[in-house]
Amino acid sequence: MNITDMLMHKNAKNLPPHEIHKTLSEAVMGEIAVDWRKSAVKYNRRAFYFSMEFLMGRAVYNNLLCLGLTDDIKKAFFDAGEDFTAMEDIEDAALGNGGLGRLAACFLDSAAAGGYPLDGYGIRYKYGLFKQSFENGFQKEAPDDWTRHGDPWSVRREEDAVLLEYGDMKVRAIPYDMPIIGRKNENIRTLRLWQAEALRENEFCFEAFDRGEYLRASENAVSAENISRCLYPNDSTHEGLKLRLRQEYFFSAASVRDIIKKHKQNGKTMQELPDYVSIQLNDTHPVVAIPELIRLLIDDEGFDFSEALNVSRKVFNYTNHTIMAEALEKWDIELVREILPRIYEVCLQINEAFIGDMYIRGLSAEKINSLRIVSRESSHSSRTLLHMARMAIYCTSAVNGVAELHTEILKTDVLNEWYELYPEKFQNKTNGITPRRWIALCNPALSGQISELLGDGEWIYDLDRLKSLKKHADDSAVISRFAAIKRENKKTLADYIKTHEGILVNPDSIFDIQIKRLHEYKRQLLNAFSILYFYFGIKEGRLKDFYPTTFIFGAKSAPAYTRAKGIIKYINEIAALIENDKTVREYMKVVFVQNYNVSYAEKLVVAADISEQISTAGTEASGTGNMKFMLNGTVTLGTLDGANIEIAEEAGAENNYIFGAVSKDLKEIMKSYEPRKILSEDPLIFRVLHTLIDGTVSDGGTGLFRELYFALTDGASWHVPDHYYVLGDFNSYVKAKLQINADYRDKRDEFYKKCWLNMASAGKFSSDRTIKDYADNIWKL
Ligand code: 26Q
Repeated sequence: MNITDMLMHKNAKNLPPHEIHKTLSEAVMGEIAVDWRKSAVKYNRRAFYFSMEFLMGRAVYNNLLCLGLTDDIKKAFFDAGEDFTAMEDIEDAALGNGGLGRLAACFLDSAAAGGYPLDGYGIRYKYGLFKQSFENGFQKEAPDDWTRHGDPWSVRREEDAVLLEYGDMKVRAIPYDMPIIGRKNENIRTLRLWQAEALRENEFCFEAFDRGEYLRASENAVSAENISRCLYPNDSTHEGLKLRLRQEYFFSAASVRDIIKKHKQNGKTMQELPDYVSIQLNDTHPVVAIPELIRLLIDDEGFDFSEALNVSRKVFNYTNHTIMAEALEKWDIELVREILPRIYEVCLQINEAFIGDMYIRGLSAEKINSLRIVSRESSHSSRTLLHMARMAIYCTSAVNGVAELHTEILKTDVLNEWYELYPEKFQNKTNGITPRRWIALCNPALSGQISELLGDGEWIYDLDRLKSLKKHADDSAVISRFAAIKRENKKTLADYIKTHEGILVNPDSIFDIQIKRLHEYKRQLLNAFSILYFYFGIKEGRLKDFYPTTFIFGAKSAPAYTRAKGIIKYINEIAALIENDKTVREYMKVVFVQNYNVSYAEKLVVAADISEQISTAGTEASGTGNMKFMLNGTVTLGTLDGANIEIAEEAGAENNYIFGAVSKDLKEIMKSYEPRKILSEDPLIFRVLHTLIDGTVSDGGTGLFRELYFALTDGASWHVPDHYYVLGDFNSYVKAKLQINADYRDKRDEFYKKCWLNMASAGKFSSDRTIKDYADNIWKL
């Protein structure tokens, strides 16, 4: 291709990275244009992934990789005297919070690679997830203006703009399309992201301007554009805010209309919609698409309500990603009535239809009341709530969890009553990750070794082929090369950390890494406590021969999640405490990297010796970071939670480090759990926990640490002390961690063998497998 010429022509040397990036991506967009256009019309039956979040990361290197252009372009850069790695300055598209958004991105990649007609619909936020820095150990947020230097991977499609009406305003939804290139094939999928803009006639009010009310003159435009201004940085608590509901309706309604428009352009009737279209709802965030479709069928197409409901049920499917009660979306019905008056009416009709069905089944009035889709908040509340998950289950064909344990918990616990009503709807779809980004791109050296052993690079599209690498686990030449690659990746990460955090880390120490959103249930605090335990042990001579370890954290906290922010500060204080201690610091180091994101993850998952997956059993729906580490040859230090269970099953529990209470026991355990008893009986745990209140570390007078302490001992807002069983699992966690430390120190070959076997067992966790399962058993593509 002529990108070489272009780089030469532009005299690239004088251009900043984003200009080179622009030139390069425009050239690539030109190359793929024909295939992309063809892909849009090629298929009959199609599926759509509706998601509030797509955590895409950086597009450029991935697109070159999938098109097989990396080597050519690298050479072109080299010939032009230009630095290929300079594009690492290009911003991630961080239009998501964490697991749920990254899963959506992996799914699109797998669909494109596997030749499936799946496209994504979402929101083109002006500001993605905030940028994080630490000031004095506290998290500080800054806006993420990710398109500041342009967005060359998107195409604005003015011709497909949609007009949307709220009870109190009208807005235009303008689509921007991003190509999704999974491999060098003809199947280029599309991620269509909607941007909110004012109607042209509302852009500016000259009457107000003439009155001298200059701000008011553009007020309407501002409130329209606010809808897609910013990603909500929460990933667990539902707050019921008006703007969030507007966002949910904004992209759901625009997408439904877009699908109907294309369907009609193909000359099909609305009765036939379920024959051609399947829509996957990524959690309840886009569930308002259901009443919107029903509304359109009734108001514009002359359907009666029950016909419309039937069409909806065949079109939509719902994925649940969380079991935590505070994340479940329940909207105040008065808010729905105010901003979406017609949707409100449809929701009431759905509720009535459901109640009618339940009476036909012979359920008691009391039971029906407890299940209503629209129901009173409680007997002593005047609020009435719209339960989005209930609506989702009632109005779809398939409901799925994201790992075996998670689906089991949905069926037997969280959604048990609904499972009993509709057992045929429930399925499991264990999550996956795309091997393109999560090994081929981020770990070229290991990918090269694998390709040599397997004869070619086709395993990237057929990850089960890794299985046949198990036979090399005892081949010392293979394992030492594998170890050398990991050592090199650790060195590269160490250099990066030096540049970006100003911290020196030793690549010959054990890299023990926990990277994920900051949450109490993910138990970064358990990790922190274990570090203090080792610190005191080394300092006081109890712990001998501790193999030097670098404990690395990466995590963003929701800006309003005070306790999570306290945990960040605490870990940063522990880092400083150790760094200031000459006797201990040669044995351990703590690094909390700033602004953990997809691009940082790519550098971290390839350089880990230990993957920390330590959520309280039964709380992490699946986890997908666990899979990224495994695929890159890392042992898991984990609880039997989410997909960890399946990881241990695939790789063998003996090749991982499993600890802690199991999910089925915890309900019983928590009934009589008294963390203060543990404190009184175990002086070492006492010592560690008391650092929160004894002045060992300081929270700068904020009271954050004291609050953490009382949450564990007496129970603060949860009314249950240590709700996530941190102290209960502490000893078995420390034991497992010391076991790894000793294994690494004394049985290095065995340790690397475990790592290798994890990589060779990771085939199941390709999102190619997950997508095939959705395509075969839900979308029926
Ligand atoms: C809801 C209402 C209002 C504002 C925000 C939200 C919100 C936003 C994001 C609620 C939840 C999320 C994200 C949840 C999430 O990322 N869940 C993770 O999904 C992964 C993919 O299935 C799993 O692997 C993780 O276990 C799960 O925590």
